[in-house]
Amino acid sequence: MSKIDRIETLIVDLPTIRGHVLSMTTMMLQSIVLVRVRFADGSVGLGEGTSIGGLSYGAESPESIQLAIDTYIAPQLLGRNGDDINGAIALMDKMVRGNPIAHCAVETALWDGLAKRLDTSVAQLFGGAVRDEMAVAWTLASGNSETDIIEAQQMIQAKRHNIFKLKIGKRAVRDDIAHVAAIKKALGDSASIRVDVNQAWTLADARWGLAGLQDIGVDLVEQPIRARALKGMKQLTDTYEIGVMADESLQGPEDALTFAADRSADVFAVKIAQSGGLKRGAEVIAIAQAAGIGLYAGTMLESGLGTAAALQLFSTVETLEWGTELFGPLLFTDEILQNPIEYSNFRVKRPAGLGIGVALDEDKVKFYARDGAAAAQR
Ligand code: MUC
Ligand code: MG
Repeated sequence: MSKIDRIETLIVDLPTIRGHVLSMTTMMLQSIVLVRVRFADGSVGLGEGTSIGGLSYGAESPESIQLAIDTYIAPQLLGRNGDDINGAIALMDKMVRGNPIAHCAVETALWDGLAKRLDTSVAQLFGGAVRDEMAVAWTLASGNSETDIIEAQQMIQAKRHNIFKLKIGKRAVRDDIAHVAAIKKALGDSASIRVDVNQAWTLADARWGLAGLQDIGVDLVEQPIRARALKGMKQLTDTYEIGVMADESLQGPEDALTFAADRSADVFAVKIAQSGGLKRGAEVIAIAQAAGIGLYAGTMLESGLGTAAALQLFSTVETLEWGTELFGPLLFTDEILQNPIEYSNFRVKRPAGLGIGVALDEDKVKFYARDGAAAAQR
């Protein structure tokens, strides 16, 4: 047993390598909330809570994640037995409704601390890794077809990625289809092409869109319509051959159960942050597996820290039919880990160390902290 002594949070703003154009916003910067849980025996657990584009992707912002942890979660957990993660999860669920990303950040730090104290990995705490490398997609989202094609060709050449997710939904459906067709034509069969609409289409748009995407030979369409449009998602899943993947619709096991019961998606994009932590993520995964729904490891474009946590969990999943998009750290101009996540041969490796397997580069963290030198230079 080791008591939880302190819970510290810090917002770090990392510049992206290029504008990342999504249907709802263009990201030039990613803001991540770092969590450090300090235990009485001197052990420390790390966690990350990250969303996308302020409040344009979902209901939590970096600032709200930090506030939920500092003001509402930390006071509940201080002084408790750090080994009792199930107890901490139950208490967070009771005392802090919603806020899955804040829950995830703290829970990750608890798993990291516990695994380190037990001299093992977080994957081991989830039953052990069945694989140490996973296929990893890249997102093409420069906003320009030609730039995207060059970027994809470079990725294939470098053997970094041959699965591409195209961000669409900002332009008219017809224009988006032309954009996807140009990329598919240029890459041919050397790559798997998928698209993410981030909820931008109406059901009528989606009918045109899915028919067009299917004709082009796109493998998967992610969250074509609003997150809560369960019936529409089911209709699209039932009507078209192209795989329909739920992302924003899945805010934890209860949504997963609703979607599985109605078979309103073919594939679940499982995100540890959106699920409310690794444990709830594992429950979403279990529901998908029981229902015969395909699995894909999604990202909130976390830094290496949150990415490592996700890799620990997804390395334990029996079948990951659609691979992962755990490329977050590659989207940023700089690295905040001492030991960056490794990408090679179209795959990403689960970090091998104790806990989630990573350590922070404290100078970089200080530099990119919201009140740090990088912000002063902007
Ligand atoms: C999303 O909606 O899936 C994941 C990859 C990416 O480029 O954006 C995210 C968010
Ligand atoms: Mg998505």
